[in-house]
Order: sequence, then structure tokens, then C-alpha cells
Amino acid sequence: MDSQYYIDLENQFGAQNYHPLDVVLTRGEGVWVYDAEGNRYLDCLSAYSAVSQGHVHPKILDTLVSQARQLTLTSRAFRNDQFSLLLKEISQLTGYEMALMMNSGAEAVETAIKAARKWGYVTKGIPRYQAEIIVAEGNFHGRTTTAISMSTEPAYRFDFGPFTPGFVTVPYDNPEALRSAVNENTAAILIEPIQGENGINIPQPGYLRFVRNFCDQNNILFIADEIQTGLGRTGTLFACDHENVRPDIMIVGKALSGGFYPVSGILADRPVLGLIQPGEHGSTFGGNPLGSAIARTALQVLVDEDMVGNSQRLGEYFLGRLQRIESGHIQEVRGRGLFIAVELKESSGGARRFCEALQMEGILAKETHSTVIRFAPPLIIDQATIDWAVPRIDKVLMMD
Ligand code: IF1
Repeated sequence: MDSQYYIDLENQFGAQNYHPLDVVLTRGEGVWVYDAEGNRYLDCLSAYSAVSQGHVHPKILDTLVSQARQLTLTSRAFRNDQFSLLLKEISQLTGYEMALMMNSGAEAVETAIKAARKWGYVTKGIPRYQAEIIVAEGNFHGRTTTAISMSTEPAYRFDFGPFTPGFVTVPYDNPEALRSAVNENTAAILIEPIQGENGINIPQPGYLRFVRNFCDQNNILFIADEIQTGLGRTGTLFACDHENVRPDIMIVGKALSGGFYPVSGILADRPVLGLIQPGEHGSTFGGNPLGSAIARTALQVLVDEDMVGNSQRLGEYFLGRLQRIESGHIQEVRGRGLFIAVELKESSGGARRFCEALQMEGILAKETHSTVIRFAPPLIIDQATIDWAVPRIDKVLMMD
């Protein structure tokens, strides 16, 4: 069948909750994906950084197949070997004492909120149900009703209230705003160390360090949502590592499974996660053996193939080449590692048409916040592929 056949089916039977490019992908391998007609594209979105290890990574695939033949799901009413091993290995990799594993990123964000609130009541002594969590304007933490209760994006909120209370919103990257928002009922500050959906919004140097110190001084938990920026995307294991900052709760997801299976979780030390008692939180699939085995291999190949180092090196190279493109459309080119934004001028008519032109050149990229083209290829990309892509990106950015 041709692409139009699939597009028609999706338009007829699917809720139209996205406005995807009209490309129907049928196969992926490494940094490349292929459509129904066999056309090849460089994937510069990596499924929003869930496929950082590259499409259909052979070692993760082998693990999925072999574990799927063995045991896929037990519930946490019983124990399983893969989950226990993942807990040990993710603790060794990240330095956190404990983990609570979930499935989607939004579920992990919800878990972090519950853990922070419980710490606020039990340890900090905040009167019950007055706990506040400070969040940033322009945040993205998922699509659940509590996650959108934190959002400042009208489209994510307008028809979906009433909202979860207990969130205080402050401007991102603004230390003074934090000072004026904190009070004795503040349990935590939840931020993305780089705001992804808000256009790869990189805070000023020292902001993360300020947030860490501010939390220490005010007995507040620092929660970092690294679902998108984590696991090598920005050239370090976590984006917080750029400032040697260690959040109290680290939220992970997406690339934790290399794009094979929903695996997410929160990482913290015993003073936080030790508070959760049996029966207080969980999920049917959280910590299942199939997802845990996949996550173990996804983390192993991330380390074995030095994907974090490659992200740093090739990200610098890619950024440098993009910054040398002399297009009248470009407002700014910024990035950390392989998390790069080409921000266009308002006069350029929005990023969508450039993404559609990039598709014609064999490159799949996604606009974010209307004027930004995000370039976030799998972390295994090599220089030859970047050298193949840049002239094509240049050609598109030189169009009228
Ligand atoms: C969509 C955005 C990106 C995330 C951060 C939590 C989650 C996400 C920092 C929730 C998920 C995805 C969701 C997807 C598009 C994509 C996205 F544009 F929506 F905002 F990446 F920037 N924290 N982001 O980035 O994780 O529940 O999806 O597993 O909802 O359209 P999830």
C-alpha cells in the first residue's frame, strides 16, 4: 500500500490529536527511517529523544525478543529478576540510592509530585494538603490532568479543567522570581534543566546551580524533569551535569528504553523514596521484566558505545556547522549536545513549512513553538551523516 492509503485510514479512524507530517514510516535502522515508498529520511527528532540509541538497536532488539520469550509481566505482587538487576544498574550508573519505575514520562512526573508532597508533609512538616510545588512558565511535563495543571500553554489546558491545585508558576531562568514564590509550604521546585517543548530554552549559566543552592537554603526538594534532556541528549549523562548539580529527584523516561517500550521512573535517595510505603503507589506494568530487561540493555549500549561522548562531540560539530549557515530566516542557533534549535524570525512564516521542505530533502525534523526547528538525531550519528545533512538544511533555510 502507498502512503496515502495509510494517511486516509488515520484521518478516518484516528482522533486528530496531532498534525503530523504526511510521511508514513514503515522501517527504521540507526539514524535512518524509511517510508511506504522506500524513501530514506534522516530522523532529526528521535521520537522526541526516545530513540537516542538509534532505531531498532540490534542489542536492545535481541534483549526484547529473548526476554519476551521468557517472561513479560508479573505485576509487582511478585518479584522478578530483571527489575532487581535494573534497580542495581541504574543506581550504579546515576549514583542515586533508589528508584521507583513506571511506564510513561507523565506517570513518572506524577510519581515525583506524590513523592515530593509526601516528603513535604512527613519530613518538612507542611500541614496536609497545603504543599506547594513551584513550576516554570513554558514547562512541559506531560498530558495528564495534573501535568497540564502545571502548564502555561492554553492549548494544553483550555478544555480540560478543573485543574490540580498546589502549583505555583514562576518565569523560567529567573532567580528573583523563585525568591518571591517560596514560602513555608513549598515542598519542591520542578523544572526541566533545558525546556524542550518551549523551544530548547537553555537557561543562563549558573541558573541550575542557583536552584540547587536555593533549595538547600530553603529546605525544598529540587526535582529535575530529564525525560527528554537526560541519558546523553545534551552531551552529558544528565543536563544537570553541565553545572554539576544533583537534583533530589531525577525523572527519567523516553531513551531509558531506546524506543522499544514505555519505561520511566524517578531516582532519589532514601530520605525521599524511603518514605513510600507498600501499597501507596504503583502500576500494573511498572517494573515489569520485559521493560526492565530492555532498559538494562538500553543503558548498557548507551555506555558501551559512548553515546554521551558522541552527543557532546558531534553536537558541537553539528551546532558549529548550523551556526555558519547564512540565512536571513535565522534568529538564533543554539544547543547542547545533540539537542539543537534553529530559531527562525517571526517574519519567516513559521517553522512548519521549513520542516515540510526538509522532508523533501530527506530530513525529518519537528517544529516546536511555531518558530523553532528542533534537530535532535539519534546519539549515534556520525560526522559523514551530518556533512550529508547540512547542505540540505542550508538549501531549505535559503528558500524565500
Ligand atoms: C506529546 C512535547 C516533547 C517531556 C518532558 C514529560 C514528558 C515529555 C520534558 C511526558 C514528553 C513528548 C510528548 C509528546 C511530544 C513530546 C514533547 F512536544 F509534547 F513537549 F518532547 F517536547 N517531560 N514529551 O518532553 O512523557 O508521558 O509522553 O512519555 O505529548 O505530544 P510521556
